[in-house]
Amino acid sequence: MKSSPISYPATEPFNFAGVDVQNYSSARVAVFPVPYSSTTYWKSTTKEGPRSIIESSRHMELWDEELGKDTSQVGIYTMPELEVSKNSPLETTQRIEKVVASLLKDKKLPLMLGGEHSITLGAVMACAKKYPASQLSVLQLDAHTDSRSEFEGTKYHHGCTMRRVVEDLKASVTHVGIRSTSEEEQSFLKKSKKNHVFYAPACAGRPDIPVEEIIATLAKNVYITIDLDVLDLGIMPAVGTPEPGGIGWYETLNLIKNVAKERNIVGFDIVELAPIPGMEGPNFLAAKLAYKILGYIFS
Ligand SMILES: [Mn+2]
Repeated sequence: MKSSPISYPATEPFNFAGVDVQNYSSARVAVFPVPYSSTTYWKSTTKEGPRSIIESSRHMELWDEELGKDTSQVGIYTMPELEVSKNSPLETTQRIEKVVASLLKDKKLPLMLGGEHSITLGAVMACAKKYPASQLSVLQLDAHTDSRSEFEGTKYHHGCTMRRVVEDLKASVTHVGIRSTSEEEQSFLKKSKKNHVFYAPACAGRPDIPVEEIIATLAKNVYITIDLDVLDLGIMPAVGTPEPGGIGWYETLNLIKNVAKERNIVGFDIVELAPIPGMEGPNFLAAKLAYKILGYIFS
């Protein structure tokens, strides 16, 4: 399906990975861009995240050096951007849930691009309708646990997302790369049996990420949410709420590669990219991270 009726040397189409032919029925991956940044109080450019990731992804090599294959061959279909609600975060959440539920029904792997972290809840709600809560885990890579009960007047704030997953959806959450929490979250997390917290290695005084220990906490089906602020600020300065002391590129890939080997990944998202004008590195990193994860899932 070429979009132009006239043949001429055109640049890569504007879709994730810049694939020439998009075919929904044969695609195994559906990229779902959600340009939402309503509850982010510091840097609000996260709504530009999805477009920046897609733009950068058009310039990636589609051949994966490590895996020795062209991952895009599995079929990647980029959906139009979601029109987010101007009324309430809950309404946006419900719109997301509906779309992701349809993608799961159509047997697509949802790859959601944010946008602020509150969008994850809608996707997990859809997964929780398909998989029993006891067999569903969220693996959250993040500097923050996002486990407040309520924040700035809403339970659907991006600082509350994981609390909703545990309390409302009854799924478990494994938090990795954490290095900033609040007193309220600490007392909740200490009591909760459904939360597993792994601090960033440098923060926890250990040399690396305990991959096997992390995987042992995960149920059979895993939804992965990556808040880019989990990464070291040096490689990922373009985030909504920057926090020093994050994890590295290869550490992140190694963790996800092993999770993909041992568990069923039912969907994932990459959130909180707040593009910095003129700085392409972080956008490209986010795009390549998404592509690498697809490669691991479909190996
Ligand atoms: Mn965060």
